[in-house]
Amino acid sequence: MTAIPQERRVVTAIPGPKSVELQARRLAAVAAGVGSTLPVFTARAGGGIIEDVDGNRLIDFGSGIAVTSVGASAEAVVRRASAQLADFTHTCFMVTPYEGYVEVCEQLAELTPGDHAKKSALFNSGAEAVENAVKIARAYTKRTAVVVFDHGYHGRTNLTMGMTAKNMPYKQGFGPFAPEVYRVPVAYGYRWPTGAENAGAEASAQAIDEISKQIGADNVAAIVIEPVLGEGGFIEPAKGFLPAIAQFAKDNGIVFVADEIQSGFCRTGQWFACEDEGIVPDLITTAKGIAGGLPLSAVTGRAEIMDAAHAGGLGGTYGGNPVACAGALGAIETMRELDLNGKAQRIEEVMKGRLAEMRSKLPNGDIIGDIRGRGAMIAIELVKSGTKDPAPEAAGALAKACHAEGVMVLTCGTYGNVLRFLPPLVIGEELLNEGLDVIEQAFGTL
Ligand code: PLZ
Repeated sequence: MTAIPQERRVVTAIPGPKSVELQARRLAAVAAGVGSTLPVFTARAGGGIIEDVDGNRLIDFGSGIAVTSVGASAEAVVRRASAQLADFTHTCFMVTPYEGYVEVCEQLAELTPGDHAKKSALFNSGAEAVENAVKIARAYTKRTAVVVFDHGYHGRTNLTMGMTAKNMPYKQGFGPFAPEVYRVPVAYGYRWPTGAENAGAEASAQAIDEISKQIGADNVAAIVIEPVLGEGGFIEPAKGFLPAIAQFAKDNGIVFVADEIQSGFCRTGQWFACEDEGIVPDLITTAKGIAGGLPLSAVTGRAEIMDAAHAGGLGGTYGGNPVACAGALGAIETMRELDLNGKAQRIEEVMKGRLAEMRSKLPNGDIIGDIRGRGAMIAIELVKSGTKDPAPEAAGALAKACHAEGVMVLTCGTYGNVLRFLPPLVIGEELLNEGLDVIEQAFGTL
């Protein structure tokens, strides 16, 4: 495998002619409901670069939606997964088990917060992990209600669609949704009516009041929250919010589930984002960054909760596939060896510095309403000049201008007005700065 040169290179229009040809085939063969941010077909990817079939090299500020934190062809992931592929591709852990699965669960017990006894179960996708966390919490508490939050995202399966806040594009026309899912407020500092400084205390009080009065705490099996909300707009709940909710869960025998599918595995500069306020969740769901791009997810948590589901009650044909487990062990090894938490912290420092400078020096810099996020999970919320009115068209136009210049960026947010940056944690600092230069120039095209 030859390493991909870590440099941006634009040699055709983006998308180029070969991508355009492939896109025509794709439109004829692939269901219209499956979208793509940018119809540029990938030839190879690694480090901070995605190389397309026309020979363009894009700076990757997306990591395939926060997945390839170690890069898309990390040496240890490729080595371990290739070796496993040659040994055996599958037996089904429920038929004859293998060591890799056990080793991933051991690593999860070591890396996740808290020094209590922990166990894990492995699955394929993030949504599947969330579904199983709910199953386990219901089995343990013998209760049914599930509490989720405004702006939350948990997946596209029936239960997780119901748990996801945003209608378009995730839910529209796909109901009816699973019952016993209740949504309460979250401390969205930037948009909290009485100001960010009050958001933690007020939002947690409101959420607890709604749970107590509208559902009844005794009926709640699980409270599920992303410690940094991802698809909803990279919202860090204002300080004090998560501890208050976690304490309320503890006081009422409710299983507190941290959905760290997007924020986990060094993404925010800590192994898990909930560590920031010292939260020890009862259960934690992981996926995305866990296996360097191979499909794997997990539910990890207190042994007595994890063991509440009866023998044979959890599983699935492919859950904890041996190749994916080998990839995860390679990804975790890379995170430790390269200190990817440290790298993520440095990315935050560079990005927030540059973005703050853009906000103050660019003629239209005041459309950057908020700069937020942690580690390599950073975003800007775009608004109409002089207001807090969401400006989704500005986010879309900026993304488009970046794409044309060979920088992959993504949008998100309930109002579609957030431009988010999720570079692989292994990206070089020069490339990081070049990507930021392109973002800065993109403001000139608005
Ligand atoms: N929980 C916190 O971020 C996936 C979704 C992209 P799956 N986020 C990316 C899209 O448009 O489908 C996600 C997440 C959090 C759960 C999930 C679901 O993970 O692996 O996509 O099922």
